[in-house]
Amino acid sequence: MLKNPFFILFLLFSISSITAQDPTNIPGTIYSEELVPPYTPPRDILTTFAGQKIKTTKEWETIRRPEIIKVLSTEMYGFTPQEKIPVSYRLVEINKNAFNGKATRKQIEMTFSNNGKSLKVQLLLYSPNNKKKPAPVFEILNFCGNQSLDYDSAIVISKTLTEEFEKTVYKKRIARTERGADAYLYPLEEMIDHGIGFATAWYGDFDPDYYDGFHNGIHNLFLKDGENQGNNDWGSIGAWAWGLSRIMDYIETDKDFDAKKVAVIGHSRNAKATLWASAQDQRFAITIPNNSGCGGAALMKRIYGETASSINKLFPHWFCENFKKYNNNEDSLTTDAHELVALVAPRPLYVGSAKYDQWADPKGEFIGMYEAQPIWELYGKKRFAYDQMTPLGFKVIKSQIGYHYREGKHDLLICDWEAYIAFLEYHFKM
Ligand code: GTR
Repeated sequence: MLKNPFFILFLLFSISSITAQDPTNIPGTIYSEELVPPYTPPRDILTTFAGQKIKTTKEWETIRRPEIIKVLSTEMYGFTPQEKIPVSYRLVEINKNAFNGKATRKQIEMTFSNNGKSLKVQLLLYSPNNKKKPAPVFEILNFCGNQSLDYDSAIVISKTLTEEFEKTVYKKRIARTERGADAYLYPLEEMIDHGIGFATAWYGDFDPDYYDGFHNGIHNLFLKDGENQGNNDWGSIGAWAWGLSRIMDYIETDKDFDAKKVAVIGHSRNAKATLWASAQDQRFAITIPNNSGCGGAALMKRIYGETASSINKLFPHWFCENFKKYNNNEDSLTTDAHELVALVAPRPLYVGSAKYDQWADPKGEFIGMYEAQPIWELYGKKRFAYDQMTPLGFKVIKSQIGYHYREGKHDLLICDWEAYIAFLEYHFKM
């Protein structure tokens, strides 16, 4: 298909329209509660698709949880391949003197191979030097490459980033690929001072963020004859979630980190991947979706801000083909955000929302979390202490479900990280 000139023209057209458009200005987008049309309320989380009432954690784990994963796989994210593929880890760099000797920085090149093909992913890790036992860790996929988090010229720049960045993201993000350009958004030294480690990779290493018919990135390694395209083949969010689990596999081999204390965190599209990763992989101890929006914690049936149709139009590669059935037809969705969020239970979850992030529907993110709570209760965990979105800037930290709705725009800011650090300290009893 890639040899077909029309297909290539179509690709170039889709890429340029993605980079040129501000998605939040799509005409007809609903940004006011009064305009939210009546919608079918979320299905009770404790009732199966066939109408059976779930009464025990065993029933949740054996009946309801697996059926939700199946429906989310079929209808939204596509099925994640279950096959374990070979991986090797190469230590590219170790610097025991990071942050004036407070931390050790490691760079690991992960090489995945399958069906005669291979894919390389660059991992960047920091662990506190002053520790008596393996450190808890924040694990995150970054947007602009590992080199954007640290000024040091020793940081490896991913090959795919230099080759593909121009065409894969909004133009404004290109400036952020400079060395250290995003460093101000990641309080790495503060994490180290709190005894917390950090592990990251560029999300595009696992799957480039543009539509190419689900052939590039990690998808390619699972294609035997070069073809795919079942309606429930996994999209990019599935690939990024898969990547998060593979980073966890590495962490399990590294004695500097405590693999039982990994907090998986993500912002925006990577927050959607974070939720989907944690839903499928219960090794993640804490899950933190920051501004996750549509396809994340926000209830899609509200069609407030970004909708299934807008997300599928702008990012036709994020979800599986089946998800396109719900374009302008959200009320017929078989599943919704609360079912995704509930898969994190009973583990600690922190939902972060922002006022000027109406595109992500902060109220919808709250409802997605709120409607999922009965699963935490089933495990004997306390409900979230409030029945409504908490006041702006108020942070709920000492709770199984953490939450804040803050001033400001769509971003993962230092004030968000401060709340997340406190959440880890509380849950990991640090
Ligand atoms: C937006 C997209 C959102 C969100 C965001 C991001 O354009 O519509 O779903 O994921 O990008 O990742 O920053």
